[in-house]
Amino acid sequence: MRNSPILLYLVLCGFILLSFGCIQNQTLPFTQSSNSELETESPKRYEDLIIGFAQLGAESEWRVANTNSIKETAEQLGVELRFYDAQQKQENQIEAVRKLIMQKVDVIGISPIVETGWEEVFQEAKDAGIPIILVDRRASVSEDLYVSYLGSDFLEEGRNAARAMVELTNGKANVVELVGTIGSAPANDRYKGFREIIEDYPEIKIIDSQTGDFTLARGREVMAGFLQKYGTEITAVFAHNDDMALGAILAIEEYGLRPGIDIQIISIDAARGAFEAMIAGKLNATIECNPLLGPQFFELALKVVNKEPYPKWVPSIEGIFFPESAIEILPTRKY
Ligand code: GZL
Repeated sequence: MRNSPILLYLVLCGFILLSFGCIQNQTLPFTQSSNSELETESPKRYEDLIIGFAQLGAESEWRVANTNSIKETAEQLGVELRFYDAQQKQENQIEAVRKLIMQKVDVIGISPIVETGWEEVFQEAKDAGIPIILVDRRASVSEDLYVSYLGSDFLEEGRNAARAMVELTNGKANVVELVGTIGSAPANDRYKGFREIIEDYPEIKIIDSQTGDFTLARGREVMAGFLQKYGTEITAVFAHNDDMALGAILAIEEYGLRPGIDIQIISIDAARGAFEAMIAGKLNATIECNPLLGPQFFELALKVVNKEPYPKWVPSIEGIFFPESAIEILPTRKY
């Protein structure tokens, strides 16, 4: 038995199996370690994202274009978008953010209707580990409560409107101002930026200023009130957005004066309606404020989710448009 070939064969097989197992084991721990220790989570793609957006409303041509840009881009990229329209009420926007937190979305985008009143709900999002991206409008909260702001320099838009006013009126005008939504970042900064420039032109006087809440209807009502009060003393209008400017145009015509001629009008947004009004000779300049933020928003959101570097502010690139170029530019406009 001692030297039987069968025994020898069994010992040899056992040795081979044992050494193979070791090799296996040799590679296994390495494989496991390559799976466990060295494996890094693969970056998320757009189609992996669930993104929430708390939109403030649908008050203007600009806002509709902004919403369309966000929805269309999500569709194109295959992002799952959870979208809420707050109908211009802050309490609805706050409720929308809370719903998105409950849904554990990857990122929350929001265009805060006004600058204040966001600390509590933004802190709730932070505590839930959900990053917030401010889109279009800023919120006056500490910078640790949002990861980035994507939007315009509203101060510069106000300065550009004043520069156009100086150029069009040769530095002499009695201006009535149609202010945007009270407390909103664009209204606050356009108001300030406009005054920064005209303070050097003492013959440009702001004889009245009142909110039209960024809507055509309210702009028309407020302008009609200004005309009842000041009549032909008014020589120019500064409207914080095109919708209120278009409302002012209607009020000026109803009063019996010629918008763009008897009363010069300067507004902000550079929406399609403004180009059409400039072509009709009823509007004298519009300052661009780009609403097409969808592509930049989702690009930023993906970077945030994948912990790639991104800036605290992504500014929009914007220009100033006058009637002389309106006809050739209108066909190129996307909003
Ligand atoms: C500006 C945006 C403003 C537009 C208005 O970025 O928030 O709100 O100027 C819109 O037309 O209603």
